[in-house]
Amino acid sequence: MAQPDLFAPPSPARDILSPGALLLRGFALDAAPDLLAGIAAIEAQAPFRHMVTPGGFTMSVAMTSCGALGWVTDRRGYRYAPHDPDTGAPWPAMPEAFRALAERAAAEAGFPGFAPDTCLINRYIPGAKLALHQDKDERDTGAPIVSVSLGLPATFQWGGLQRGDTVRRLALEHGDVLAWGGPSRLFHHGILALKPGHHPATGATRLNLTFRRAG
Ligand code: MD3
Ligand code: FE
Repeated sequence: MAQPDLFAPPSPARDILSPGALLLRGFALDAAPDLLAGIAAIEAQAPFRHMVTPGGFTMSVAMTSCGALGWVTDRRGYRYAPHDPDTGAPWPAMPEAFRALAERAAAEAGFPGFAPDTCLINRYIPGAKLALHQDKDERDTGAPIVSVSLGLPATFQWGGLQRGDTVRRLALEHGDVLAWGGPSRLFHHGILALKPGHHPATGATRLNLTFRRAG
């Protein structure tokens, strides 16, 4: 557009949340149909499942993965595995559209050459949530994490390195992308219980893609 849009929404298109953490509003909107088609193909091979934490709780978020590795949890602990424990098969390959989007988003955040070897796909229905946690099962925490939100909006919580650090809240919407690297890579974060609703792209669910270099 030739003129600045005076009626644009107030939320900025890009926002530095903390050093190394970048929010890119709507960055995945163009890719969303390809991403959703990719998820449909992946879940046909590696269905969403509710895994059990080491403490014995069944997660409210349903998960699957693609790429060389997939994130799994059971009574033995959290880890990355090259095979889907439910089928014994390798995880589905990471679609090129997934990889390319993650690489572009990481580059925008100052992390060129991001080469994720896993994409965790989280599916939320109303009431599903992810308690405040750190992502620290990856071998090299020097690589960033890129996350893509699709479908119903959610309230994202993020704090700092310490569990007791002040927690901030942020609404994440369809097409929003976050990149976390550098000093923010090990920040605590979570998702509050999803509110009921309907989204034209995903129906009554929220989907989140999380790209990581795990191996
Ligand atoms: C901040 N997923 O799968 S993505 C997860 O929306 C996870 O499903 C959430 O946290 C979701 O582990 C949040 C945003 C995110 C991802 C990784 C981070 C934020 C992060 C790593 C460090 C700091
Ligand atoms: Fe996480």
